Amino acid sequence: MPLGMVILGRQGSGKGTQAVKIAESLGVIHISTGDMLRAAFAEGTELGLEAKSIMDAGDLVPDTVINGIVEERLLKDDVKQGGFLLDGFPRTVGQAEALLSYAENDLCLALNLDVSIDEVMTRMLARGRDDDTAEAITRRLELYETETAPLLSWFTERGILKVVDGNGTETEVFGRLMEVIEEILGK
Ligand code: B4P
Repeated sequence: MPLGMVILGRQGSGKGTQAVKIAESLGVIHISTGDMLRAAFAEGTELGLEAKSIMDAGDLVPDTVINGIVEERLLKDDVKQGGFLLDGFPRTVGQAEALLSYAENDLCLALNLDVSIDEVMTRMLARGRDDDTAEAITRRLELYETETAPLLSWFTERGILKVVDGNGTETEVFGRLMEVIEEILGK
């Protein structure tokens, strides 16, 4: 059965950074909703142009839009064969429910990268992406608390949440994540 995992965490916690390394190490397909939205903007599609203003304001793209994009991606052959690591999805309970409706059998692990608000602020301001303005960051962190943090108990109830300390160097955090993954996979 293909392996299905999600990585959660505050914006700027390093989900994207670590997801690339994990996917490479395990040979699963890395699916970043943030990257998909930024690619859609770079291509000038209607979706991309709409998403850009939402992202710049620090808001969340509506569930109906993002759920459709993810479902379509999960149906591709590479994912069906290789498994997936979702990065930045789900971000709301509505997204998590949609995910279970199309990938329940494959989903075996939800990793939460735990980094303090002060640390993510520092990292995002240093990163300097278009949507890393002080106002947008504040809005994203507020939305994380109201929309995304409830997912932690949601995944705990399903017995698949593992919390990993996201402080320290990229290599240290990667080591901690792989230790948890290998334990779950029984390696
Ligand atoms: P994302 O692209 O998912 O970006 P992010 O959450 O801001 O960053 P991430 O946690 O991946 O951190 P990174 O590795 O870059 O989302 C962007 C926007 O897209 C959202 O705000 C939203 O509008 C929209 N969106 C995406 N998915 C959505 C969904 N499902 N529903 C609705 N809307 C959605 O790391 C951050 C920085 O820290 C980097 O500069 C990195 O180099 C640095 N860093 C990483 N690890 C470090 C370490 N250990 N030490 C020091 N620095 C580190």
